[in-house]
Amino acid sequence: MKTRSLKILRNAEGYVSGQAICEQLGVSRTAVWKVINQLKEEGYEFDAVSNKGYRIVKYPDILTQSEIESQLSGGEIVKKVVYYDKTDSTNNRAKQAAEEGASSGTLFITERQTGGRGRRGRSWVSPKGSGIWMTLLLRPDIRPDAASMLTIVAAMAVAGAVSGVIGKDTVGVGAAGLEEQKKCFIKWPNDIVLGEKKICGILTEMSAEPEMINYVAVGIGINVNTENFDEAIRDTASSIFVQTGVRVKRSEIVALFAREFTRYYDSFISTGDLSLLMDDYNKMLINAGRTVRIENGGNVYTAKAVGIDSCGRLAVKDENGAASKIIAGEVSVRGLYGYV
Ligand code: BTX
Repeated sequence: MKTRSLKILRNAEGYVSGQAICEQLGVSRTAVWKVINQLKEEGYEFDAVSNKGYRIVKYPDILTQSEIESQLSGGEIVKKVVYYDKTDSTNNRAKQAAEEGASSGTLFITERQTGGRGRRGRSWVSPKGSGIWMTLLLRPDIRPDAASMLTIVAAMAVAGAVSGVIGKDTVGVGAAGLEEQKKCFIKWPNDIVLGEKKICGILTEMSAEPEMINYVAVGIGINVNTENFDEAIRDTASSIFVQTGVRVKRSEIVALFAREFTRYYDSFISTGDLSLLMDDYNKMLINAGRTVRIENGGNVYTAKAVGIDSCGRLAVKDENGAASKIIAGEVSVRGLYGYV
């Protein structure tokens, strides 16, 4: 009921009377009054005028179930939000819930992670109050070997959501008239980059049988309003705020991500690969046309990145013009002189 009340208030043009909320939701005046008080405690500020009703004048920067769900239209892949003040890792929460039968489209989100994880045992710094640490649980009807493409789909959705909140048409090379640092790119396969620094990482984990996926947990960490970074990541990490000076409500990014993800996911599922998405992805790809350093175990070489194919592999050309394709997860790709 809190979510539905918040949705009515959020979408209203002006004031909404308590009576109107009662009637729309079929609840008592006391119930509405209680919800308004709960919302006030969470940091929402109201203008209340007798004979007119309530109007929200200030929204808190919080990631609660009702704050996010009240911004969803119902048509998104994200159907339900599960919020924690603090947890070890939202990927762990999603995986545990999946084992217990949680449905596809559940989004696990927290204000702070105490054991945030990156790929290959690395850790992910996830402090309170400034970032988005979330995991989307999916049960797609695709072959297990196609699941890694969901990382690509998620990266596109994050890039779309971030550029959507910092200004229109800011994704990738098509973004004319904007300063370089305001453009949002993807570093293959799964880092989102603003001003050549990493503002987001994605960790996709899966449980599968040989021919069938049980579930996929797509974990996403976005530095939104972070101002200070640990010594260890200061050179490569940044946030939307640091790069653009824009302070964004984190829930708006989550809601926009849900919309963007749905669009890209539907395309992906319709073909089972990235054939409908690769052109858009390649426009967002910061590595495109750049020389990259590829580390494959002990084998280190440089090559020019071309773009991804319909399976998400990165096509590269070495110094002699010989083409090859590299698979995410097996190699690390960096710029010649730094992170990109
Ligand atoms: P990755 O392996 O690509 O990146 C991990 C590396 O990134 C770390 O070794 C460190 O150098 C750097 N790093 C750590 N924290 C940050 C940060 N906050 N910003 C920028 N760089 C950082 C990327 O792995 C996958 C990250 C997924 C994180 C999400 S958060 C929600 C979900 N739960 C969870 O435990 N992980 C995912």
